Amino acid sequence: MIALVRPVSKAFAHALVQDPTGCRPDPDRARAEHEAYVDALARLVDAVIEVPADDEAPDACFVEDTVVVAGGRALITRPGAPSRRGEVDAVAAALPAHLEVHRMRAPATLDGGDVLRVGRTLFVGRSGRTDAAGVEALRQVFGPVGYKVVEVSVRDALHLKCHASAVSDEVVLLAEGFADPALFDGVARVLTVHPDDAYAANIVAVGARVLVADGFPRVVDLLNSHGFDPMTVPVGEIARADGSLTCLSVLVSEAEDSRWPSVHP
Ligand code: CIR
Repeated sequence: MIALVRPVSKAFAHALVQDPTGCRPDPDRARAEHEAYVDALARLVDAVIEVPADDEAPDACFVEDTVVVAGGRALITRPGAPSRRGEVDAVAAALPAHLEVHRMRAPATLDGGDVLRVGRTLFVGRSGRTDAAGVEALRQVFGPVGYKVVEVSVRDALHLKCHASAVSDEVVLLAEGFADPALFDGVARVLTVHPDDAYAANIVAVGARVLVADGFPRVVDLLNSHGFDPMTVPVGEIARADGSLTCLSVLVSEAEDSRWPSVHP
């Protein structure tokens, strides 16, 4: 398994935020958190590949939104926020060579944060960022390689994965009240997170190891009690820009590609 990441932009203070009345996120604090995240992630994967920084793109570190990878294919997205559309080319250029790369065409929009892969199912949020044409593009690319695409309406959150994520191919973490757990019937067992801990329903997992946002001991206990091995990382400043753990990386299996030196050999 390899992970793609991208450094925090010098322009991070201008990242998109849902609550424009809040304080601006601080690039230096976010950079320190990002570095700790990359260090922790390096313990989960075989190699971490860094996409070159883009100091003109405030949201560039949220690399998850720019590409969806599954079944040996990559779909370069057309992000829902116009200000983020320039982020995709550098990510496309950094993808491992074994992937078959597809590009989403206008006017479709989709953010990777809306795509939750659980085994051979892609749950996709219809959110403020992802439209019907984006969902259809996802189906066109991943349907032929064996993925079922299931649309989920997302209200009260930026993305589907804000409050739901996959711990494994059989287990999903879901914030209580965010979506109907029955969605996952026949696909995965649902571990329910207390609504006060909804932010921490977004985790990054590889094998038994799980990265969890710092400050949510109930979620750590829940994961421990189901046999997982959680490790906490501080992401308070990242969260101020509406980011969470999955947003900061793209996981790609089949790590045999060796064109790229890892930042964590
Ligand atoms: C944005 O609004 O696009 C960024 N400030 C946050 C993106 C977070 N991405 C994600 O949850 N996948």
